[in-house]
Amino acid sequence: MDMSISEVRSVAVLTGAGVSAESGVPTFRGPGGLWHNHRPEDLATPHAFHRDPRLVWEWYDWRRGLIGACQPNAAHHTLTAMESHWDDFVLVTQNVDGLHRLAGSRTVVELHGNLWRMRCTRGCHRAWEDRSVPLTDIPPRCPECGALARPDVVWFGESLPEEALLAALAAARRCQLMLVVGTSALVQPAASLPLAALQSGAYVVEINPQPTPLSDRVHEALREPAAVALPRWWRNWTAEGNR
Ligand code: BV8
Repeated sequence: MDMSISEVRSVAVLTGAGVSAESGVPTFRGPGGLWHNHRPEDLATPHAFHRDPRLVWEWYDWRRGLIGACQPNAAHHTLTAMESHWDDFVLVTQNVDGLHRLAGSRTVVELHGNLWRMRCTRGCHRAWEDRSVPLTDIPPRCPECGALARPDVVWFGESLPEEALLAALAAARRCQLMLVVGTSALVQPAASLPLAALQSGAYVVEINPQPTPLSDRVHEALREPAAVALPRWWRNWTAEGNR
């Protein structure tokens, strides 16, 4: 790394489904991503929900059941440990599984929402946390107005929450170091965040057993599972930092 560790004042991290793979959460494009032969991209859309809200909720109920039984892994925990090392540390995730928060991370930006939250589809715009597994009612309804509830996530074709997107972009542009962990870097606008960091001169490290469209742009690519590579990378970093 041509930048000395002491020069790093702000750090940004972008994670995808791969960071939760070793916790047992199926990735989107990996084995187990399909549900009853439905591709996630086909179910995670306003159109699919409009057409068959029960089917989409059954899919989310299945995922909640799976994820509810999962615990954060060493990669999640390492990111929590890193958080207190810098005043400016932002953890941007595409994951809706809530495992970063469960691991104790506080500066988490959930770009695509969280499947443990629901919101009303009608005017009252209420959003609430619901961790019931399995869901008591399918489809769930708004406790306020009785209207259909939806998962508080971002579906394909929907805009991201502006506040989250602006916070993620700002973090990418001001960081000196960005870690990109467990993402295929195919879904926009999340996949553009590492490019924003590169354009701002940041040192970018990719952790992914497989190459991605980002791989020939980053400074360092660790081709290993996150729960192996990240703790070791962090140990080396802190060892070097204390030298
Ligand atoms: C939008 C929430 C504006 C829901 C999700 C054509 C070109 C460019 C863009 C588009 C286009 N057509 C459409 C678009 C836009 C679209 C998009 O990017 N589509 C892609 C598929 C081309 N984007 C959108 O629709 C976004 N909104 O653009 O709004 C707009 C508005 C109106 C009209 C037009 C535009 C909204 C995107 C968000 C969708 N919601 N999730 C839910 O989860 O239920 S996206 C969802 O899929 C995830 O959140 C995540 O973002 C994505 C999956 O990607 P990854 O997390 O990277 O997972 P994946 O399985 O792909 O890869 C896993 C990786 O981990 C692999 O590389 C693997 O090697 C690695 N791995 C495996 N094991 C490990 C590991 N790594 C480390 N350790 C391991 N152990």
